Parts: sequence; C-alpha cells; structure tokens
Amino acid sequence: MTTIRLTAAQAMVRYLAAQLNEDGVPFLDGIWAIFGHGNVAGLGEALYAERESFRTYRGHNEQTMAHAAIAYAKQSGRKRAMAVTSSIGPGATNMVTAAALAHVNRLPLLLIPGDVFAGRGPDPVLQQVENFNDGTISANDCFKPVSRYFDRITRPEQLLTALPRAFRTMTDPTDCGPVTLAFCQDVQAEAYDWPEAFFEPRTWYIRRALPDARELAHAAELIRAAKKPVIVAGGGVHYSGACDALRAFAETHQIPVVESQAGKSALAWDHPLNLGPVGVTGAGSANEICTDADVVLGVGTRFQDFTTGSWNLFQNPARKLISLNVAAYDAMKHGAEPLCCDALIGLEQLSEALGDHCAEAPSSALKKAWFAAVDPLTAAPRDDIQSPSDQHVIGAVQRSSGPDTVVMCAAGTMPGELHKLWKAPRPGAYHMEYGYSCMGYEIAGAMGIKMAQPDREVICMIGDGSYMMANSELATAAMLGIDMTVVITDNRGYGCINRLQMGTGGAEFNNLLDHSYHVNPANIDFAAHAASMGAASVHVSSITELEDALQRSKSAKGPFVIVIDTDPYPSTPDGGFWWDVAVPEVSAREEVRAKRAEYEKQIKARALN
Ligand SMILES: Cc1ncc(C[n+]2csc(CCOP(=O)(O)OP(=O)(O)O)c2C)c(N)n1
Ligand SMILES: [Mg+2]
Repeated sequence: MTTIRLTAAQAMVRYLAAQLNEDGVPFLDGIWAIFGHGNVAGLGEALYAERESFRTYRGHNEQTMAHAAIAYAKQSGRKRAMAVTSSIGPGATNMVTAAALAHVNRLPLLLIPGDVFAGRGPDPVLQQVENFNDGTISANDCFKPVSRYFDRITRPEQLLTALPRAFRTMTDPTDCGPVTLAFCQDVQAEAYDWPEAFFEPRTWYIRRALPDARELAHAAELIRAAKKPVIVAGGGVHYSGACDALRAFAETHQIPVVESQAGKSALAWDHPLNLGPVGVTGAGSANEICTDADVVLGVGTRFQDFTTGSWNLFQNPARKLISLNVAAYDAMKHGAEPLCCDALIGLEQLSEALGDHCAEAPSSALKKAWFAAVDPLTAAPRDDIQSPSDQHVIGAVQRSSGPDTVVMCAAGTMPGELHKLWKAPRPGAYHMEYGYSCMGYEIAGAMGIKMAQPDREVICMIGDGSYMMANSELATAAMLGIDMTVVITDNRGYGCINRLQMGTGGAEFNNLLDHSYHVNPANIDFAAHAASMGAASVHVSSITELEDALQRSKSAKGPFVIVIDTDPYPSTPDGGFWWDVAVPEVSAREEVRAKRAEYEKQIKARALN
C-alpha cells in the first residue's frame, strides 16, 4: 500500500475535494471559513495549499455562513453542499442554530468546528468550556442533538472512518442532514501516513429506495376506494426530482394537489390540479378540499403543524392518511399507512398499480373563487397609498419577476403571505425556509441560492426585524459580486408576532418598536445601512417607485437593496387555517379569556379528528 504523509487537516481537505456527486461534479462547492485558534494553523494552512482545487470563502458570522451553505444545498436539490469551519468556542457555537436549521429541513451541511486539545497539555485553553465532571465534553457537544452525524476527531486516522460516514449521511435521502466533525486543534496539525487510495475521487449516488410490494398494494387499494382523495406535496418531491412524476400522477388519476411551504412550486400555480397552498397559510381552495378529503396522500412531507392546521384540517371522520416518504420516521406519523420509498419511484409505481383509475376532478370554481378573493390584494393600487401592505409589495415583485426568478424568505409576515399569494411558475421558483423559520437566514440564504444557480434572478424578501438580526453577509455578497435583490419591508418591528399577540388576546407589547420600552424612538435608516456595506440601495415611497427600483435592480451589479415602509397590521384575511398557539387559562384580560374559550373549542375539535 502506498502512503502519503500529511497532517490530518491536509488529509481532510484532500478528501473533501475528491468527493463527487452523481453528475460528476464535486459534492462540496467549497468551504466557508472564519479562522481563530482552533482552525487557523491546522485547517487554515491546509486550505491555503489547496485553494485552487477547493475554494475557501470568507464570511462575517459563522451562523450566516452556514445559512448560505444550507440555502446552496436546498436550491441544489441536495445534490451539492458546502462545508463551514470555525474556531473553537464562540465561533463553533455560533453554528449551532444553523445546524438545527439544516437538521429540521433535512439538508446536507458539513460543519467543522475546531475543538480543544485532544492531548489536554495546555488546558484550559482560551474559549474552552470546562465541565467539572466530564473530561470529554467541550462546547461542541452542543451540536450533538442537532447533527445527523457527530464525531470528534481526537486521532488523525479517525478520519478514515469519519469522512466516509460524513458523506454517507449527507447523500443518504433518509438520513440527510448536518454533519459535525469537531476537529481537535492539535490533531489537525498532526501527521499520519495515509493510504493514497483514500484520496481517489469517489462518486456518491443518492439512493432511490423502492417501495415494499405490500405497502404499495395497500396504498393503491386505499386510493382506488377513495371518493375525494388529495395529494399533499412536500419538500421531498423537489429533493427526489419528482415534480414531473407528481404532475403525471395527478393528471392520470385526476387527483388534486396541495402544497406545503417546502413543496410549493412542485406544480405550476396555474395547473388546474394545483389547488394551492395548504394549511395555516393555505388557500381557501386547498383547505376546503383537505377538510373533506377521504384519502390524504402525503408525498415527501413531514406533516408539520403549518401543513396540517395543527392536525385540525383533515376533518372527514372516515379519512385515511397515506404517507409516501423515504424516511420511515415520517411515513409512520399520525397513524399514516406508510409507503416508505423514494417519491419519484413511489409515484411511478403507484400510478402503475392504479392503472387507469380516475378520481373525480375537483371543480374549477374553487380556484376561481380563491383568486377572485386574493388577486385584488396584490393588484397595483390605483393611487399611491401612504403605507402599502406586504401584499402590495408581493404584487409588485410578482409583476417584475419572470420564469427564472427565485423568491426566497424564512420568517416574519412574508412567508405566510408568499405561501398564499406567490404564483410560482416552475419548480425551484420558490425557496422558503419554513422548517426552522429562522430569522437571519434571508440575506445569507439569498447569496447561497445565487451561488447555486447563478443564472437565476434571486429576490430576497425580508422584514426589518430579520434584517436587523443578521445582515452582515450583505458585505460578503458585495465582495463576491453576487447579483441579488433584497426587498426590506420596514413595518417598524416584529409585525407578525404583534398580530399573533393580538390574535391570542394579548396587549400590543414588545413587538413593534413603538410598543417597546424605549428612551428614544428608534429610527433606523436601512438604505444607508445597506449602502455602508457596499450594496446599491434605495428607499422607495410608493408601489410605483418600488416597481421602478425592481426594474433597475435587474441590470445592477452586486446586491441591490430596496427599502419600503409597510403597514404592520394587514394580513391576507382569506384562506388560512387554525394554528395551535396555547392561550393562557387564567388572565386579567377579558380579551385573553375570550380567546381561551375559542381555543378550547379548537382543541376539542382536534380530539374528534
Ligand atoms: C431567530 C428567530 N428568533 C425569533 C423568531 C420568532 N419570530 C418569527 S417572525 C418574528 C418577527 C419578524 O419580524 P420582521 O422580520 O420585521 O417581519 P414582519 O413580521 O414585521 O414583517 C419573530 C420574532 C424566529 N422565527 N427566529
Ligand atoms: Mg417588521
């Protein structure tokens, strides 16, 4: 066996660069890095040496670098990913939130935080968390509950098993999620004689699991017997590349489709069988179909509360749930009949099993009524209004967008409004991080999307609150020459939570800036802030000005930030479904007591489901 003498860090970088995906391109696009003690001397030296074959990107915050990496992976349909490395201690724990985000959303991400000295000679080192009763614990143990695979590299040769496991996890559709390889800093610098074969290029295929014959037959039997079936399309449809298969299945068997946040854009918005978004932020058309459905076929969905109206949506007492999911964990949820397999293969085989069976197509009146109700909300206002709504902003952005546009968002008012109102023309046109709904994903995420798909126009919708939480990768986007449009809706605070507070009977408190304890009124100049980081920016005062700015943004180079003041109170009244947010049983406020009574009715209704 020929060997090569390298440090553990050098070996890791060589290995990372040699892993390919099924299209023959590197699985990892590169690595985001902020150095400190814990990675600068070891991994930093190794990355420098390989800088031509494996790119290192410098960001401004470990969490948001990881957000960029996650968005990259999501937009790549999990076929490509990025790594992120940090120093030990705060740099590392900054990434824990991002690990959780990737974990919830089932997205590949390779985190390489530096770790304390395996040899413990200089202990305690700067930033070392000392545990009094357990010598093996470091700050990086925080990653364990939010990693699909965690390993601490305390000897160089552990990489021979840890690295293949890392790629196995990231490319396994069932287990896909974040991997944390906590890399002890003395080990990074230590040499070992590595088998050269370890660094040969290796291709990682994403396995397509076939259905079990009994599960398939049972699912087909249930669908055949159904009078009012519906398909709930989730993110798994996209990750499996099953959007065409879904359309063919729906058309052949005339079964309506509704879409979760992660599933949206699986079918074009104007396809007659796309009944629209489902659940808490769903369309009236979709929710009406689901309320009555006797068979609900989930495809690649986790059935989270926003999708199921906190499990109050599917009200037909005779309804059966089938969950077609690659993960048995999801396929068994809430008493579902499992169809545990890849979405594309599962839909094809289910279709074959159903033959020419056809359900009764849904009436087109439902969709017509929905658009008749909501289209006026996004229409250009006849006269310029003082304080436009977020719906007006969505309308303007929609009018300026084309088939190559990707609209993206994560938290605040916009996700719900976009789920209801955005008209996604094709798969990938809608990128919503609504598994973890993490404020601060947006700007870094938009950058990651553009890096994944440079030919598409990326529009980031972000509230003032999310912008304030994490905006520093705007400077990175400027530095990397990333063309993207950022629309900041400034409603002076946490508008959606303020409405939720009112909706649960609470007084308006600590959400909008003006309702929060202050000595001086807040006055943030977002356009000036963005400009200071190297972005082109403009504050617009009307929807007409917004439309002009959106046109200008198309030929702009680098990030282009548009700020518009919006009204924090309106949200789309039509559609939607109950969301379980616990209301206090005891309160001095009459409004809370009234909301509690309503709440108890909903809880009872769920018990009957
Ligand atoms: C990291 C994080 N913290 C808190 C929340 C809870 N949260 C969800 S939306 C929101 C307010 C968002 O405010 P903004 O971005 O201004 O959007 P708006 O609703 O005002 O349009 C908060 C606090 C969250 N989702 N993520
Ligand atoms: Mg806001």
